[in-house]
Amino acid sequence: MSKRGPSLNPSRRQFLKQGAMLGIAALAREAFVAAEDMVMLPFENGERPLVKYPGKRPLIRQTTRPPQLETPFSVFNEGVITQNDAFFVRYHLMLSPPTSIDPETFRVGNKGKVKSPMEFRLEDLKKLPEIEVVAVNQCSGNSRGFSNPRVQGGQSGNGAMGNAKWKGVRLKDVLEKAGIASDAKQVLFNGLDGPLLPKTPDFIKALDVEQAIDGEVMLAYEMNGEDLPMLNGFPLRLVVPGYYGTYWVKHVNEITLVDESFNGFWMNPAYRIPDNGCGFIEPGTTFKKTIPIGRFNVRSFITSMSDGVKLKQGTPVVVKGIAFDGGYGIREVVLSDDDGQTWRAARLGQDLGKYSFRPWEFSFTPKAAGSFALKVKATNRTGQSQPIESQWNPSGYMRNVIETVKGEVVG
Ligand SMILES: Nc1nc2c(c(=O)[nH]1)N[C@H]1C(S)=C(S)[C@@H](COP(=O)(O)O)O[C@H]1N2
Ligand SMILES: [Mo]
Repeated sequence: MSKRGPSLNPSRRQFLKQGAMLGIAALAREAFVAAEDMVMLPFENGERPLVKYPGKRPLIRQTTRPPQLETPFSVFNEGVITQNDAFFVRYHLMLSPPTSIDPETFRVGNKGKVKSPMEFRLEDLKKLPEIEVVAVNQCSGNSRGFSNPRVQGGQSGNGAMGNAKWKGVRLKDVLEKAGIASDAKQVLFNGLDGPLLPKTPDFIKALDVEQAIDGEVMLAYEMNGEDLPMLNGFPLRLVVPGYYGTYWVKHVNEITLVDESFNGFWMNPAYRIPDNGCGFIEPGTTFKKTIPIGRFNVRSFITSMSDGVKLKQGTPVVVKGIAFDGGYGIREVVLSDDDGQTWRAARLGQDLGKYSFRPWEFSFTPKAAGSFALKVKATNRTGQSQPIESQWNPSGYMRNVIETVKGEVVG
């Protein structure tokens, strides 16, 4: 654990707000000097620059202000853990991220409906019992660019997700230090980033107290054995295993217990889905009741080959990939090369826990020359699976259609 952390600016006396403003300028400057290789995401207007940000390898830039960076999909074939320098980045507000945060002066405060409000320095937190979990962080809008009909919002490919080993302390322990008042209903989380204009609502997320004290929700200070990267929430972030990334508040410094259901902009109307059991609707129809987005649905991907791959007729190949869900665990992964008529099981690999990517392998021998299409489908331990036709909602959230890789078999 380095003392200073991955500060972009060595000056210790910097004010955070100022740091944040400089951050934007520094990041923008960095983006200009980098050679801009382009990548093509497989949908209309899918051209994006590959840009190197501090602490990151070149990633697919979705937007500059605020920074939204997507992981090139080939990274997911490098291993079941997504490396810190390849992990995607998502921000909503312009004063983000701070360029320098001094971990020695950083504090996280517990207030509101608690018996005695408290402030913790990082070193105070590190004295609490340490926990670790391997968990996928996935943006609600991962794969939004494939929505048909198209919808507004960041047009992501499939790389707004990643799997890491998080280390930190139970949120429960931190809340119990301050003592949860009996009428506390929700816990709100705010981070060091903020809006540029006073009219823009600050990024504040809420969890019900019950969930906040389930012993799994975590205040994490390490990712894959290192301090959190600055762009992934240094020095402290919330980790909500199995839940969409929107709850994983970065640079979290303010925890407030309230006796109501919080209705701030980022809980309502943002990040909500139709309250109909699945979260999807027929395009063109409307819905009345919404609920906050919650757990991931089931997804699976082939990672060892992509569209356009050429295979040799009669020669077996080992196809590799990943599957994950919202925390029940993957029971089965199956593949089909006949458009879903018949399926054969893949061999599941190392189990790093029910919140992790589950690797799998499948031996495939292409028989006939010509074009081929290989589909992959996962099922979790509660029987939830993936639809053969893509489903839709107006925010482009929760896409989990059965994925297909198309290529050619040559004789
Ligand atoms: N402070 C802060 N935390 C945040 C956000 C943000 O804008 N500000 N965005 C959230 C969203 S929508 C996602 S998907 C995840 C992305 O985490 P990452 O940037 O570490 O990949 O961060 C979440 N935490
Ligand atoms: Mo997100």
